[in-house]
Amino acid sequence: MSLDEIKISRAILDRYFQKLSDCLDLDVAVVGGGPSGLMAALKLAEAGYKVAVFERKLSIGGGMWGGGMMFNEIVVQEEGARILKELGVPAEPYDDGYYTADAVCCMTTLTSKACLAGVKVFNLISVEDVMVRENRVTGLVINWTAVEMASLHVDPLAVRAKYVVEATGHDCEVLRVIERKLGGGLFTETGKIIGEKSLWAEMAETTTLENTKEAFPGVFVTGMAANATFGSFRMGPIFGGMLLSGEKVASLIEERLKQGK
Ligand code: 48H
Ligand code: FE2
Repeated sequence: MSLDEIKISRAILDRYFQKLSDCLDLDVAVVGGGPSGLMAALKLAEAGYKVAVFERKLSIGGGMWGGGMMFNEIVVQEEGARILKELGVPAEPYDDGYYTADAVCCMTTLTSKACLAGVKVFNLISVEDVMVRENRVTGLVINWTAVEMASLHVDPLAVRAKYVVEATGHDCEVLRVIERKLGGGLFTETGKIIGEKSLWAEMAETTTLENTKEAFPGVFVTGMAANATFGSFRMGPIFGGMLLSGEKVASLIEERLKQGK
């Protein structure tokens, strides 16, 4: 068989557009491929739902790749170690209740598990807006990151989803666009994004889970975005809360989907 460059090109185009077209109508659309978003996507795909992750960057993984200050190890507590164990990532006991894990091993394993469970990951795509019907988010508005970076005036495409997971990290971009366009209406005290507070690892890890919930009809917030939305602390390079938050958001959405809501 001789290699035909055109066939190679056609294979890529055919398969990609098949994949994207199949994901235009989803059970759950996850925005952001960091630890919390990928964990949520993995759990929902394992439960049999149709899930896609949209990630702005070339590589997924968000802030986990770099560990703390580019030292690529992460720290988790007991419950986080439980998740790592389930994923098959070695978590080494460090001291009373502290465990460490290789950040790259963690992220590659999580990514691989998610893909093998059926999650479709679309990197290089940014979510620039949402669709809203009767005060409920019903989908995403997506565009190439390259379009965003070059500030080109190119109109986007749309993806329908029964639920959206806001997993964009510190900037909570999905909820920010809702806040801006609807002038509020979020399930926070003020109806707006409260904003992230300074570093307090213990408080932040606890509140991440409390703040993992629906933040606007149809949009569940997870990970760092949950604390930023509801006005809690940052935690530094401890990642158990991110994984646990992803797990929790998946189970909250699963409950809703089971009720057919
Ligand atoms: C598509 C987007 C968009 C968009 C952003 O930042 P992340 O790693 O988020 P989490 O919440 O899973 O994890 C947070 C963690 O990494 C962290 O920063 C911690 C624990 N910080 C503590 C501290 O004290 O600083 O991932 C978010 C992902 C990134 O990959 C972005 O590129 C992506 O979302 N993203 N993708 N469309 N509009 N906005
Ligand atoms: Fe961070």
